[in-house]
Amino acid sequence: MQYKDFENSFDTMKEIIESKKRFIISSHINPDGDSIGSEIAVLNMLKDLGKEVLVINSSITPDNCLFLKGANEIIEHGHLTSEERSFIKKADVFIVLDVNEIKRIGIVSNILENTSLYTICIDHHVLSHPSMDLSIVKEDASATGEIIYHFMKYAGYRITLNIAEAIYVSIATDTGSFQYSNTTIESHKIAAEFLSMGLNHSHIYENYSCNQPLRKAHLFISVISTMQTECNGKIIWMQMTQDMLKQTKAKSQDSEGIINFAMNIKGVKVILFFKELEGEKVKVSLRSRKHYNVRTIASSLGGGGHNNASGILMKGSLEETIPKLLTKIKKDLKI
Ligand SMILES: [Mn+2]
Repeated sequence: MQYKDFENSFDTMKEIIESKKRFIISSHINPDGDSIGSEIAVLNMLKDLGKEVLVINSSITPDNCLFLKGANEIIEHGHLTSEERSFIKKADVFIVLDVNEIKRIGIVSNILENTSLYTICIDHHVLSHPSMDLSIVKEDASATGEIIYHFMKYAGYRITLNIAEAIYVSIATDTGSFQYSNTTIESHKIAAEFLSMGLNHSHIYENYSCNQPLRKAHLFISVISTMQTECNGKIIWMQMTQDMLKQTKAKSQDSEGIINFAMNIKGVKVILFFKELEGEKVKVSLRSRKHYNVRTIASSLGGGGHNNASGILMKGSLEETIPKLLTKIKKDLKI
């Protein structure tokens, strides 16, 4: 199998799962379908094995993931009860999914300060700081959910329909519904297996994709209207201000999908989406066509991700960061 090199890690993970009792699961800030889907898959897997589990994120769960069985159990860090806080103190294992840098999990990383938790990370981003006790990182996996699928198969754990739905959302999210270049025979095979189990893909599509709040459309209009092209349309960039979020009453995660819309424009090679944060900071999402590696640029500026989908957190205003990054992109990618 493609996961041959992972047998030792999978054995260790299985051993830890079977010998420990209390687990905490988390993922990155502003979670997406892969992070939430992976969390729900692992949550259900552990609960089916009789374990005690808390899923804690720094950010709220996106509305379109709430239909997944177990999503209502995900806790926002700011809303922890005293009972949950005492669970954290007694917990044995901390699993982070779809992220390999502790700082990307936000405020939840506080949990790691005072405990002797065994830490596990399962991810498909390029590993930059291996700081976990066990890191299972497979860069060419289409989604974190795909690695979880293979682990469960290897461990002999039952993939229930609830788990299959969560993993399906993971893979469908990160492959852009089986369209991006990271889509593989493997991702289709997993989907096919789930369909044969009775997974209703159109039910998932209706709940996950056709369930967007109206405010998202309003935000979409505001952001798309800032779209600018450079280098004969090879570079497209756009921005989202704090004002736009206030005016449309949207949340920052409502901007998900805008960049994919821009990616469909003919001739575009690189997309930059600048999102103004509070406190003179800008989050930049980068997307690119196959032969344009944006991860190297993102890494050189303290960010990371995949070759064709990366992110950077930059200090400064939109006015400062936009020209700075555009100049670097043109120079480094020779566009
Ligand atoms: Mn992912």
